[in-house]
Amino acid sequence: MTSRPAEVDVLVVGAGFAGLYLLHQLRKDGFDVRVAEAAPEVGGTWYWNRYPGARCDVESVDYSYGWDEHLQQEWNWSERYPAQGDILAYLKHVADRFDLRKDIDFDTRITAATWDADAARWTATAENGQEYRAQYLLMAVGCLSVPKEIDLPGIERFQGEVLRTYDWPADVDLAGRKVAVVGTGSTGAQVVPALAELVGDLTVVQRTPNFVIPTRNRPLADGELDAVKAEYAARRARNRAHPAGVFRSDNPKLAYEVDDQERHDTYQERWEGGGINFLGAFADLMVDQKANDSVCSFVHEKIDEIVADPKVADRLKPTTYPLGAKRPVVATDYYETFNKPNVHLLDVRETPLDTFTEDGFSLVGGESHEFDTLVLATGFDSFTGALTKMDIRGRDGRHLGELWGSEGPKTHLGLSAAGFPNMLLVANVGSPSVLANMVTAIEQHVEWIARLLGDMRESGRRTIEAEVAAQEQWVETVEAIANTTLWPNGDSGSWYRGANVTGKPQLFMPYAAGIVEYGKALEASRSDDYAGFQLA
Ligand code: N01
Repeated sequence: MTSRPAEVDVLVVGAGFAGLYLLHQLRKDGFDVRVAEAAPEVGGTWYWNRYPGARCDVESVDYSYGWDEHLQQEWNWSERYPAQGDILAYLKHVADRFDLRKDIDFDTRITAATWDADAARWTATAENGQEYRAQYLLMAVGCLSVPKEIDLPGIERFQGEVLRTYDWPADVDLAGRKVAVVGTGSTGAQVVPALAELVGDLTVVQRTPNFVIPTRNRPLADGELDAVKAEYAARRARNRAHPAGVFRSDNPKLAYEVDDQERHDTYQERWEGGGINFLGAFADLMVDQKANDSVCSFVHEKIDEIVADPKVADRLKPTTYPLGAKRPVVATDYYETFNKPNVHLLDVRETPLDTFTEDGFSLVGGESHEFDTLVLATGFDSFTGALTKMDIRGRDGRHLGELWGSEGPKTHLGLSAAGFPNMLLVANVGSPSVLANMVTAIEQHVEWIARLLGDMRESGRRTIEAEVAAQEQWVETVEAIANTTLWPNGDSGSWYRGANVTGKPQLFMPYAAGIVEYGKALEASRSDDYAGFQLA
């Protein structure tokens, strides 16, 4: 590593979808950009999460960049939904095709950053000793990149192998093993069916059941990709015009505007079609409890149809929160997997875990379970985890981790936090991010940030920072929008509001009105000389 700090205009942290596009765009705009990436490869979340069964639940042709016509014409997706390896291959291709690697420092995990007010620059330090001095610090760190701390009683006693889904080893032979999986979120619901095929015996440890919608993945049919490519620009425009950042054929009808038969048929048709489209079955599913109850009953009915043992079926039915309040899960053969003789469901809400032992765990009441491999799919310290983990010190020594740890993550427009000049967040807390197709949300942010940096350069201004009043107002707006929906309802323990991490201040973190309304707020600020931000 160099002994002198690298002096750049822009330091980007992270080389996933956001970091790669930032690098490409800002370099094209004439900025001197460097990306620091903790991994030895590009890809971000798609580099780390390589557990068996990992796949995206946004369709391949939409979960990809729309900013280069040649790129979207030349890349060939093979399946309706992309597997982790396909997305990683795509991002590696992007890095090579646009010659991005020469400006990325791999194996370089940024651990600290300090604002130097006199020089109006950040100094950032990496674990490997590399230092950077940059005017702008762009945090392209992902919303789900730091795993939640393990909070399982007595886990340190367990002597078997512990595998974590977020950094799955490249080669691990699971044939014949006795495995327990903890976690039944999106990750758990993907890894469980895949593991059931690989291991000898599988125990699924469930605390809160999820609504699991079938993916219906399949190879793309002959001519299907060509048809998409023939009208790709229009498709991307349609995606950008939809609040979810991906076009969904949403039914404009309300659930109880139609009779019982039509309601059931609508759910059935969307269940058969698979994927997140299921949520577009009626317009009021996320705002009306009765409507939501009807879709919950439909999924319960499906669980009863699929799962042979009625007791297991009952345990798999979520009853304590509306469908959608926790991130809906899309997976293949999840419920079917519980009909396999080598798969067992353990409900630790019914009978809590007492403690882990050397070779398994025991439950309250004394029942013990033995296994040689433990798989943790226990989720993430969402949104803020990657940021608060770093030692970030802004103006007058303000410490981001301490500030957000006490009052929660406050930003204006999800872009900037008061007291942290020139540090901008990309598709994270306070913006649509995870409630939209992440790639579309990232593109929206990158393009706005690129214009901002261009405007700053042109007007000779050196710093931008959220105004406190605007930030308070934005946090209230984000919360108020969430409160018009069913998202905050029920006992969802959702990572959307930080409820899955003990002691984390709870705020609804993503902006729930979608990317179109959000885009209007971005444009309104820009056209009013960046209202809500202090520029100097
Ligand atoms: O994490 P999660 P995830 N004892 O937090 C359980 C995206 N993603 O990695 O609900 C027992 O959702 C916890 O139980 P509970 C997607 O946005 C997308 O699965 O807290 N159980 C829960 O079941 C997703 O939402 C894709 O009661 C414990 C699970 O662990 C997000 O990533 C694929 C426990 C954690 O679920 C996160 O999903 C994968 C404990 N001590 C991920 N601690 C696709 O695109 C935690 N749990 C398809």
